[in-house]
Amino acid sequence: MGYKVVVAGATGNVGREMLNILAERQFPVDEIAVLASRKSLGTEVSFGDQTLKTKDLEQFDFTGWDMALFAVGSDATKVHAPRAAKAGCVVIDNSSLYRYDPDVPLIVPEVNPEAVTGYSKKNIIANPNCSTAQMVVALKPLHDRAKIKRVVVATYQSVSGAGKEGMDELWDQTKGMYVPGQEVEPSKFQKQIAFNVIPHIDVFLDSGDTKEEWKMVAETKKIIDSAIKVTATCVRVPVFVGHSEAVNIEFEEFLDEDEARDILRESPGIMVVDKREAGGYVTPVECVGDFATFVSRIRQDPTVENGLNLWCVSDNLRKGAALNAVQIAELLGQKVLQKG
Ligand code: 11C
Repeated sequence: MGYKVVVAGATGNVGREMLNILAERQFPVDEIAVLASRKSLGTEVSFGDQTLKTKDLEQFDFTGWDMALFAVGSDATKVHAPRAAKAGCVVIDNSSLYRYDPDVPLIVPEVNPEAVTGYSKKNIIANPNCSTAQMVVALKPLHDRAKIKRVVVATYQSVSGAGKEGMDELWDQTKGMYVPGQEVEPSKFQKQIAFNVIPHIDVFLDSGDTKEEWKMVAETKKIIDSAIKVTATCVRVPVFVGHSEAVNIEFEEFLDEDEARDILRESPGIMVVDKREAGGYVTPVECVGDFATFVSRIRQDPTVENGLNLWCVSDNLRKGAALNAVQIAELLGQKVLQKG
């Protein structure tokens, strides 16, 4: 016996990946419903070897459905996630709407699976921001060994984090550079993204940080340990899929780089690729379609006490969004609903 599963936002980048991953991981699905907003209604999506027609999110009755994976914008989430939750369907939400709500667990299954039992307060579980998810997978096992005091991270985030429009803008703008008269002005991004980098993701806050940077701070604290200090600079780069992060970590205790490498090699969800030679590290194009968070360039930082540097890369549509949501669904199934 399996689950009755809903995917809301099934035509978007993340929704399609959710369907792929549910099929790839053979999640025990008895029945599946794929929902979309009115403008994408009737669009067909693939689920394994089936082709499914999307239904209207506005009209859908969630009664009798076990879980709903939501990958729609915050406005639609605000209306329909509580509606689903009230109907008894557990919502696993990819938006930022509920992440900071103390009554909603924010889960990365390799890091804080025990938090799943907190789902029942609102019948909602939140999925973190993509840049946080991959970072906490790498940080947690190191924190367990040597206690992290402070993290300084710079991100190199792919355009797929900004949805299909972001990917189209990079593609069209890049092509347009070579064709006089077909130049493409920035629209989704604030400045030219082709052959450029932009130190601005999400809105600016009064502090001078962007909301993307703030999310990395708040979410790391909620998922791992509120005592960890984090400061982030989030940058958009002309890469289609795969977020990269240069992470500097200060520990309470000394942690040798070789031991850190061994710990990470043994940790769930992580693949260490760390040879000190040309090409002995991972780049985003090599991570596309993969489940793992890849860690490279692990080395001591001699400029601070107990410092370590590393490079961390993952498929932002998978570990950063759809895969993590499906892993939460698996966790919910195994630990709580226990039907599969
Ligand atoms: C980006 N990280 O790369 C964002 C996308 O809070 O779930 C995901 C935003 C979020 O633009």
